[in-house]
Amino acid sequence: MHILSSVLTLPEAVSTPVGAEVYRGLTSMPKQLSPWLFYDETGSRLFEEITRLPEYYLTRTERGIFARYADEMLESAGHRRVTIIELGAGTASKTGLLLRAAVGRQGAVDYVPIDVSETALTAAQEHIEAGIPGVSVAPRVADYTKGIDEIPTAGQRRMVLYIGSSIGNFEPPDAVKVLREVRRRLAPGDLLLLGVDHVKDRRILWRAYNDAAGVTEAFNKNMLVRVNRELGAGFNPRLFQHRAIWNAVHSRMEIYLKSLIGQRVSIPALDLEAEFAEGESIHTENSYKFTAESIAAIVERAGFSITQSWTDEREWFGVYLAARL
Ligand code: AVI
Repeated sequence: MHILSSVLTLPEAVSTPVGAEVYRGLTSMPKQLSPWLFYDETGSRLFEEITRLPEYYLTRTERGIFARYADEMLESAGHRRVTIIELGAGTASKTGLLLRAAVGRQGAVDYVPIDVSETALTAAQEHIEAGIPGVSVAPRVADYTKGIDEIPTAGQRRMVLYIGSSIGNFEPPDAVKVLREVRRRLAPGDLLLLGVDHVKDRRILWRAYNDAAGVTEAFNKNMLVRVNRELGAGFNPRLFQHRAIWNAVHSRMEIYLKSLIGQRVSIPALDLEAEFAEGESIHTENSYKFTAESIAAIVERAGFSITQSWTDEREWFGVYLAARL
């Protein structure tokens, strides 16, 4: 009876996506908040800024791989025409290289970018339609895997792009689940083009997540700013320190917000007081780094088979083409 009455009196905000996540994360031990909370408007802008940082080699390196091998990637897709679908497309800044190659090969191409941000998709559509004649853009505002449903392909082969090492922000079992969801919506022979960050010298990894200009720090702390704005919380971001460390056992960068002092933060919309001991952290993100073997294991467990892969000269990043079995 007591439990029932306390469930019934939980504040309304607990049942919103942000409220539920913050309630779950800050009442867990250790404390954690999911990385999707990074991406409000400011967070998305800060992430775009991160992709241009000198230390953040990922985006630049992947773009270089597309610049060099886009034709080959499409050639490997075989003789049938492809419809290109991009998961979490954002502003689709790297995809143009592949779309140009597709237009060159098959004359015209249908491109379906899927993202939760309508603003990003509108920007993507505008710059692609203006810059690459022959591409028909049909954006979908959706959570990625769900957006694949009912995409008419008129007998064309689907090539699903999942690039930018986004798969690396999932725990490996969840990464398999996401790819299985993608697979469920595809036909045998459809393709997945997956871009992932490789394991490398820990100093290079460390710098990519601890940039000198402090943009990654601002990106991480913006999560607290968002919780303040959306739930009326009283976080002082200056009383938290950005920490990004390499975990060699799990092959991942781990990102935290560490409390510099013992403090109590109230989150009125959730009727919650979060207590922090000095030095206690909120875990905000994992960014997994892969080898050719570790990514093949994930892709295969999801029911795909890797047919070809491309990398840069330093082998820092990999693009893997896989066929749906
Ligand atoms: C979006 N994702 C692939 C980025 C990464 O590198 O894991 C997010 C990020 N976090 C800190 N910097 C960039």
